[in-house]
Amino acid sequence: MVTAQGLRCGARRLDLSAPRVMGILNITPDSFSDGGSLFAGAGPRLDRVLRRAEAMLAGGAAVLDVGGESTRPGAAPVSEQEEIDRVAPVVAAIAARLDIVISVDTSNAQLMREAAALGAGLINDVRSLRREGALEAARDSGLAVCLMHMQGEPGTMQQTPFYTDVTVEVSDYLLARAAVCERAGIARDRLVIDPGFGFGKTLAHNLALFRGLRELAALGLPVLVGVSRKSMIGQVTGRPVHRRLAGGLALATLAADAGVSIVRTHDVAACCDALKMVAAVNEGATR
Ligand code: 9MG
Repeated sequence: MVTAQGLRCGARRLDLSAPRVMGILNITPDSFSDGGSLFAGAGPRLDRVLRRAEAMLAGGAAVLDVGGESTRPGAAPVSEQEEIDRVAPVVAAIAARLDIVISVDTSNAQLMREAAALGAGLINDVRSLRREGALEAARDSGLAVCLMHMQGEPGTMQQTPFYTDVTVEVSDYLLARAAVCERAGIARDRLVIDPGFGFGKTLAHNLALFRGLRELAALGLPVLVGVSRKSMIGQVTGRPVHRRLAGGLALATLAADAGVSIVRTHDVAACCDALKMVAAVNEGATR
C-alpha cells in the first residue's frame, strides 16, 4: 500500500490519495514535443516559463517537472554547468511565486543540491541516482526521488532493447534501486518508481509494461508514468507529436485505473479532467 501520509518532498507532503498530475517544463532548445519555446539563447525565457507554470497550476497540476537536458536519442549533450544555468533560475522563480511541488529532471548531483536549496521538492532522475555523487546528493537533500528504469543510455537505448520478461526485469531493477536508496538513508516515504516508457523499449515492450502496471503498483511504492506525446502513441495511432493528446489521455486513464499515483504530461488540464473521471467512477465503486 502506498504511504497514507503521502510523498515526503522536503518540507512538503504530496498527497497521493488520488492520482496527481505532473506538468512538464522543458528548458531546452531541442525538446521533441514543445520545440524549445521556453528557451532562448543560453537560458530560460522566465516570463514564458512562469506563464506556462501558472497555467499548469490553474489546470490542476500538483507537480511541475523542470528539465534542462533532453533525453531524446540524438539530442545535443549539455555540460553540468549549462544544465544548472538552465534549471536553477526556473526553480527559484517558481518557488518564489507558486505554491506547488517543483521536480527537477536531472542526473546531475550538483544541480540536485542547488535545486534543493532553491525550493525544489522532488528529484526526477532517469538514471535512478547511478551517476557519481547523485545518491549522496539526493539523500542529503531530503527531497523525494523518482527512480526510473532505462535500459542503456539515451543516445543508444533504442538500438537493440532486449528483455526476457520486461515487467519482471523492470520491477526487479526498480526494487533493487529502491533498496540501494533505503540503505543509503533515503526513506521509503521519499521514493517513487517509474517503468520509463520509451527508455530502451520497443513498442511491444512498452505495451507489455503497460499491461503490467497493476503489478508494479502492487510493489508498495507510488508509481509515476510518463507517456505524454511519446512515440509509442505515434506508432499505434500514426499521429505526429502534436496530435497525440487522445492517445495520451487513453493511457493516462488506464494508468490511473491500474493504481498509478502520478502522471507526467504536457497537457495538464486535459489529463486532470481524465483522472477526475477515473477517480469519480472508482470512488463510486467503493461506496
Ligand atoms: C524526463 N523524462 C522523460 N520521460 C520521462 C518519463 O517517462 N518518466 C520520468 N520520470 N521522467 C521522464
